[in-house]
Amino acid sequence: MAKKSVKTQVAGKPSVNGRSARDGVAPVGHTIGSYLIQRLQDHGVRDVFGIPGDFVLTFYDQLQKSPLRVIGATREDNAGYAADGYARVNGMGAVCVTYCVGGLSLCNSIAGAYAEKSPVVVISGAPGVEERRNDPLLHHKVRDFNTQREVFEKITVAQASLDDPQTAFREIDRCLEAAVRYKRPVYLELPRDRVDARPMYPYQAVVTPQVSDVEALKASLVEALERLQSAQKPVLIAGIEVHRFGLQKWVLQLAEKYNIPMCATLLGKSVVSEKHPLYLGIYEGAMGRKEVTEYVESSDCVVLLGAFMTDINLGIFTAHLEPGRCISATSEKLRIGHHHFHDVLFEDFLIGLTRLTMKPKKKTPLPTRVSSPIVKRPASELVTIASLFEHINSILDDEMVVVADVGDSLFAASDLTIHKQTEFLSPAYYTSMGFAIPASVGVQAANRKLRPIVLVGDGAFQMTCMELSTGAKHGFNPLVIVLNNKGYTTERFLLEGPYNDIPNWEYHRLPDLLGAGWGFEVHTVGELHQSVKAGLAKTDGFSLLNVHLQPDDTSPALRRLAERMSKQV
Ligand SMILES: Cc1ncc(C[n+]2csc(CCOP(=O)(O)OP(=O)(O)O)c2C)c(N)n1
Ligand SMILES: [Mg+2]
Repeated sequence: MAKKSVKTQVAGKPSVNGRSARDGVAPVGHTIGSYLIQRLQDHGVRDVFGIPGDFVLTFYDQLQKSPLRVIGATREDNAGYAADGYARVNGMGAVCVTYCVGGLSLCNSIAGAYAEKSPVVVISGAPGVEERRNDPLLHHKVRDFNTQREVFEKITVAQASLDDPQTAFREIDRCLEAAVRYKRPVYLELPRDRVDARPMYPYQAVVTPQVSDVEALKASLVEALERLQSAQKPVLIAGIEVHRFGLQKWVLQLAEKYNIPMCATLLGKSVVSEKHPLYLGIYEGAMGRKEVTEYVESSDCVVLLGAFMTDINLGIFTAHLEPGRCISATSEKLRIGHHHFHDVLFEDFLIGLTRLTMKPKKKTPLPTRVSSPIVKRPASELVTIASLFEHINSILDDEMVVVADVGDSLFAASDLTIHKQTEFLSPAYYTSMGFAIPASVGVQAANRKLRPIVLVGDGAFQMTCMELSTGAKHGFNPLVIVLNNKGYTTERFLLEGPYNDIPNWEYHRLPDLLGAGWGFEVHTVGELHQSVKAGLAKTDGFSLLNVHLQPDDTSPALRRLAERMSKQV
């Protein structure tokens, strides 16, 4: 973790996501509520997801009157997923709920945002400070008035109760800074009688930017240069933090300037364009493509950038990366071989690497990339995972973002070619089912021009599909593909049992219930092609394809993963 020390000026260093939210000053006259709204906007937040309740109504009223758009959800956990999807596209997201009944429902989605480094600001209303005297049994209270905040201490990187106008303003800044710095959720609890409270003295934000230790940064770059210079076959592995910190262009510069091939992790899929000539594919140990695994594992200098080595990223620990041959930089630590460097910011190190004086590497033969074969299939053939993903691959364009849920939606999607950066979203580490539909609402709220292609299993769909209603209300137009394999196919491969069967809903009829969108039932390849075409042509609402698949039909990636995991069940 970087300490505050002598400022390291890295010329041309970007303000993350093009914003400079660090220099906030509270104009005299702000209340706690209005200051929070102001600071959210300073950090680039334009929308807040959530559901109101009496403990947060005063603040909701302020929100409604502010430039922020309030997007109501059907459930709080979905509002959390939406804010998470929003944060992944926008740089920061926010969710606002009522006390305990709302807040505690958010736990799972915020835990996922924590695990996968997505900066979501959780705002919860709370009983007024004056109402708490004599510990009354107010509705929504669980154990004592601190219970919810204590729960959130475990799943957010900073927390504050905004109960004292003398500290609340500073606390708001501290927590928002922490969200920016660590790319993790933060928790702000606002008692309802403090929303309109003002400080006794005008508050001036004091922001201390994090900077690298100059000497440590220099020493790390000298050592990295030595390793890179002597390496015959270096390779980069770009992870999710490259996206979170908005550093994609520096990874590309690094690769292009020194002619170093690059891979991504599954969680970081699409952080670099998958069409780039130096892009090899996803590195995920034995779970990934053999040629990519061999290339990376025979490299004499693997540079891991913002990559978290989770079990799924590492192909359930089948990766063979010897630390002595790796340079690994994240926002949390920097390790070069067996040397650890402290107080070096991830972005300073990465940008520093692009400024080294080093000759480009000689071209080495790169593994050929698999381009999906164009297979001509008869229109009457039943759709399979293979033909479904072949077709999805053929329709992807630059304005689309693939949002993949857990299950084969994720594993089969790992082989899709994503054209641009960051256009693939998935809970690939925390793997909580039900992420995709609400997250796609967040994606389009953040950027209406992106068109989500939502890949979701029938099981995951049954968990959170009602959030389509929220998207419909705002005129969002995702193309939702339900992989209807009549149950929990991923789990079937681990252990078969009746608990893996789920009811076969008529998913394509959901538009009738919601009074919005278009539904298509798909059995054959011909129907698939027609429905995708028709669905994409409907631009003013969602389209939903109920794609019938056999319960035992899976992608090769899922089969490999399930085989591996079933040994541990
Ligand atoms: C919230 C949640 N509950 C349970 C699980 C365990 N789980 C992992 S995959 C899976 C089945 C997913 O089924 P479906 O969405 O239909 O996708 P499929 O495996 O059929 O492709 C389950 C239950 C989970 N990951 N997340
Ligand atoms: Mg299923």
